Amino acid sequence: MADLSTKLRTEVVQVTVPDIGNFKDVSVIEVLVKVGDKINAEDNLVTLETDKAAMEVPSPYAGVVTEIKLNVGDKVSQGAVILLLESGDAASLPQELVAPHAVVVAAQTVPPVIAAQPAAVPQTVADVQQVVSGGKAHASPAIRRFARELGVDLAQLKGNGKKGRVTKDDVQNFVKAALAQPRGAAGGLQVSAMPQIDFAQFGAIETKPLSRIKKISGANLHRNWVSIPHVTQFDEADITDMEAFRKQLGEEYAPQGIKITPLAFLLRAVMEALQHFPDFNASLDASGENLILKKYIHIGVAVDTPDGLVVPVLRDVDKKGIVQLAKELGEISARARDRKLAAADMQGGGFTISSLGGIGGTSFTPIINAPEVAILGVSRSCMKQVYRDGKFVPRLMLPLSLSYDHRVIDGASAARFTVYLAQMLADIRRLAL
Ligand code: CAO
Repeated sequence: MADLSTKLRTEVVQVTVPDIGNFKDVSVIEVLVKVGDKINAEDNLVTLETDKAAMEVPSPYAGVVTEIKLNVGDKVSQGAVILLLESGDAASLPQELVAPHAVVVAAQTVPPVIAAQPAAVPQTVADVQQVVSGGKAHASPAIRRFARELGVDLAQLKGNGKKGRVTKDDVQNFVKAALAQPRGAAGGLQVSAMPQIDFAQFGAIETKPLSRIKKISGANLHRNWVSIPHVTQFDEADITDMEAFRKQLGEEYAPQGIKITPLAFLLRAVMEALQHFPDFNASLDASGENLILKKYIHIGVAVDTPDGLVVPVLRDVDKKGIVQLAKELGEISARARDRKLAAADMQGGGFTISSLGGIGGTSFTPIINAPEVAILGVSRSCMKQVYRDGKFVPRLMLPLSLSYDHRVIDGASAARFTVYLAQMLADIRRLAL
């Protein structure tokens, strides 16, 4: 006869989405189990994906799946019920959770690695297409990321792993097969491999892993650099008067803790330029044959953080004054440096400003933050002798570097844009119009 003290008790447990950081309304891209499946603790139940990271949610307990409560495509947040599990060993549950009815258990907390979202990794049409088609394949987040980095569409692969899941070998074999195709047939970029060099042969070395933000943003910067025909237009704006006014405003608002930097004026001036040249606040559609013009003005600002570059977005810039923009800029860059940005803070930008003015330099060639079509680089202002009305006068000049997607924007439009922007900055009364 079975010893009652060791006899298994069964209990229906509701497994819910655990703490997933600041993410809300995250997409369910895979349901990895089905009703009747016998699962072990730690087995993955579903895959959730934000716009930039995927995460598998493991089960806290072993048991048999009795009901699945969500579907692929659903949007979920912490606490949403994933499934009901008949736990074969309720004795292993914390006692307060064992009740005659279903009890609620949050699935294992998802590793924090997914919580940090890089901002300089905008979602592109290509990303969306890959996620959509790749969404049909079964693959872990790491494999999805690996495939995405290599530009492999998972839907084209046959998975040879457990339950038909796509493995790293599958992705690698697919890439090898693609590389073995006759060169140039696909019209893709053909580059020779980087040489593998053992640097230790030349002296002492140390290997330092790239931060997660750098790894992801690096892949996207690389993609944007090679896939968008960039041209950079340089110009200078006379900000002598603007700077005098900025200093005056700065003194007025310092007691309130608001720092008025040149960037707040730039946001306002760029907003005016975007209203005047709507093609700069646009994205190509998936076919590459239409331009999607954005009627809202949300501007991303590149922020340098110890972990790498992130691009929080200031929303509805057209509805805000310079002081309000300065305040929001201070707040959002502080949140970026404290790693407190949510994914939503970094989405929806139509144009980006990258300012290195606080550091130095005379000009640079910023990489477009796709799917945007232009980005403004700003370098440090300096006093210059400007020839005006027959004589040289000292003026404070601000260097502007506008990189643009030449498929969408012509050189003449880019030059008009920077000239217009420089006029706005030179005569700040225009910003008030
Ligand atoms: N010329 C001269 N001085 C400038 C300037 C410019 N263009 N821009 C800013 N400054 C001054 C500010 O007035 C401030 O001076 P004080 O401390 O004397 O008041 C100082 O430089 C520092 O400014 P800041 O950097 O704190 O503020 P900001 O609003 O100019 O910039 C932010 C904020 C978040 C954009 C910036 O801190 C940052 O992270 N920049 C780096 C962005 C980056 O890495 N871009 C490269 C991306 S690669 O494409």
